Amino acid sequence: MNKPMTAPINEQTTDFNAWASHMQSRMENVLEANMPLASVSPMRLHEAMRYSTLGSGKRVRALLAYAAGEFCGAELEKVDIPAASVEIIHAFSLVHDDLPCMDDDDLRRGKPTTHKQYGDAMALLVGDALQSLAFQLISQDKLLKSATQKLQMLHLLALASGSRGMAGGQAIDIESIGMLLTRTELEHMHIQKTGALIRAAALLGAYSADVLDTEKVQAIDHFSKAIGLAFQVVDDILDSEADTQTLGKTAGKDKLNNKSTYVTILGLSAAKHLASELHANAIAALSCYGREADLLRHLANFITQRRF
Ligand code: GRG
Repeated sequence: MNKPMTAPINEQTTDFNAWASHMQSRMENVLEANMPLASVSPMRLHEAMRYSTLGSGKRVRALLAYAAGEFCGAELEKVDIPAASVEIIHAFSLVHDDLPCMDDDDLRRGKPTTHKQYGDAMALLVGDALQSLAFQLISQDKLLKSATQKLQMLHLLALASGSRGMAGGQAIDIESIGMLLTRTELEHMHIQKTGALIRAAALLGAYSADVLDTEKVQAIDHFSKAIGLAFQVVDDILDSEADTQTLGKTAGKDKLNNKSTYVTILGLSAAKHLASELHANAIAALSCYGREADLLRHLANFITQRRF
């Protein structure tokens, strides 16, 4: 699949792009197969759940789970449901994040946000139902043989999305509107709001292996913390630099909503430098490993060099 690091850079990138595109399609199929049918009652809720989850999104969290799973020796099939569960929680967070009582946005993944398409009440229910579905899928996954393995995954996902994770980060975000946060406060918010789920995605991939190599799990932990924060710094940069059509969501939204970002606090050039520094930290976390960590290295590049 991936060529050794000695292969020409262009060839490695082509291989990674082919891998990423293959895994994105795979994730689409896994999500499609596990999402309730729109023909089953309650039909409108199911249709809205599918609308919010299927057909688009970069699937960065799933890619992280697959790459970490491969690094730790997990069979690909065993990563499918844990990776899908993170994508479903992520989709849930986007639906709620776009609601008028949160960021109040009209556009997501290049189409009208869920509440614009289905109304606020239905969007609220879509989020609730997606959250339950994510936990249900792991709990009933027949490929994960040990109950301990499932419990560890459920625990990780619950922590990452709860009040000390994504929901907590969002609470800090909402309460900080109009305030100029310090860099430390901003980092604390993003470790919870964005970083926790990205870390969970990578660790879920690692936990899909039948036998855990604790040193590799620790490397994944360090890698994912650094790349999770880098992801958010790049998100802030893109929000200030890219256009709405490229992003598939409203550009310049942070400024419009009067939010502190890495760009407003550090300036554009220092924010870009920070993204490179965090990328380097992520790569350094894998320094003990050779070819087996190449997918993770390429993913780190993908995350920091993305244009949307
Ligand atoms: C989910 C428990 C829970 C609570 C909801 C609304 C909310 C609390 C949290 C918001 C979390 C949030 C939306 C963080 C922003 C993360 C972020 C930068 C999202 C964009 O991710 P991409 O670029 O999106 O991976 P795609 O569309 O490619 O999947």
